[in-house]
Amino acid sequence: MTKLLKLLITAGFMSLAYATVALAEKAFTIALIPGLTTDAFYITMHKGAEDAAKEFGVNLIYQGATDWNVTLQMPVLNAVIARKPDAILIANVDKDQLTPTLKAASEQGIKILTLDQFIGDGVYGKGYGDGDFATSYIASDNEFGGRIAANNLAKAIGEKGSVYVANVKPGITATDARQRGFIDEMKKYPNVKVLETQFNDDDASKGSAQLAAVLARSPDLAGVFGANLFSAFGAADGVKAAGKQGKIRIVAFDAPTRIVADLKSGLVDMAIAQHPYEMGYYGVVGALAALRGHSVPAKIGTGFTVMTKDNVSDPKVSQFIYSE
Ligand code: T6T
Repeated sequence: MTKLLKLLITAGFMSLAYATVALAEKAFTIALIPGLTTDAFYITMHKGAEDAAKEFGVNLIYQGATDWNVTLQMPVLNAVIARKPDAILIANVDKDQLTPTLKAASEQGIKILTLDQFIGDGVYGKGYGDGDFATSYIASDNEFGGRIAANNLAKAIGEKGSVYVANVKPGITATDARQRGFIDEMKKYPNVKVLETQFNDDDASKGSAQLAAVLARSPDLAGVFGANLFSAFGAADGVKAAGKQGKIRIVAFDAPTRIVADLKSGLVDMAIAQHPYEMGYYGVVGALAALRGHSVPAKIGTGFTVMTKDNVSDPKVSQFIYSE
C-alpha cells in the first residue's frame, strides 16, 4: 500500500469518527426566563439569546410573566423545569425565594445561569453560599452604573441642589446596586442633597406623580436619576408635566427608543445603556460551554454605553438602543 493510500484511509476513519461524535451530541434545549416580558430590556435580551441559539443549533424556550412579581415568576419557573431543559437562564425577580427551586433543578442536572440579577451573594462556585450551585452571573456592573449616573447628574446641575433616585422597589439586586452606587458617589458633592428614594413599582404614571410631589416639597429639586426604564419614563413625564424641561435634569438608566427621543429633545441629559443583547447571547454561549464540560467564568460583565444627544446618532452608539 502506498503512503498516500494509507494517509487517505486514516483520514477517512478520522472523519467517520468525527461524524460519529458530531451525531452523538444532541441539540441542547436552553430556557430563558425574563424578569418580565413587556420590557424592551428583556425583549433585547431575548433577541441576543435567539441569535446565539440559531448560530449554535440550540433549541430556545422563552417563557416569562408580564409583571415583575415573584408569585408570577415561580409558576413560570416550575413550568419550565417540567419541560426538562438542559439549562435555565433566569432574570430572577427575587434574590432568595426562587433559590431552593433553582437548586433542586441544578441537582437534577440542569445548568443554572442568572442574567441581569443574582441569587445568594452573587458570587458563584466558591464552595459556600446559597447561590453557589449556579454556573454564572451575567450582568452589568450596576453599582458602577449608579456611580456613572451620580457624576454626570452632579455635573449637569452644577454640583448643587436636591436630587433623588426614582426606582422600582427595594429588593431587586440590579436596581438596589444602582441606587447604592449613586448615593455613595454623590457624597463627593457636598452641595448636592440626596432626597429620599421614590419607588414606583415599574409604573411610570406613579413615577410622574411622585416627581410632582417631591417638587412641591423641595422647590430646589435640580435632578433625578431614573434607575430603570420605567423610572426614567416617569421622571421624564413628571418633568414635562411640571414645565421644568431643562431645569430639572435627568440621567436615565436603560435605552429604549422613547428615552432616545427624549435625549434628542433635551428632556433627558444622558442614558446609560446596558447591553441586554449580550446578556442573552453570552447566556446561551455560557450555558452551552458548561453543558459541553468547559469551565465558564462565574461572573461575566457586559458593560455600558453612555448615550447623549451628541453621540446617539453614531452607529457605534445607536447599535445599543433596545429593541421593541
Ligand atoms: O433596568 C432593567 C433591568 O436591568 C432591571 O433589573 C429591571 O429593570 C429593567 O428591566 C428596565 O425596565
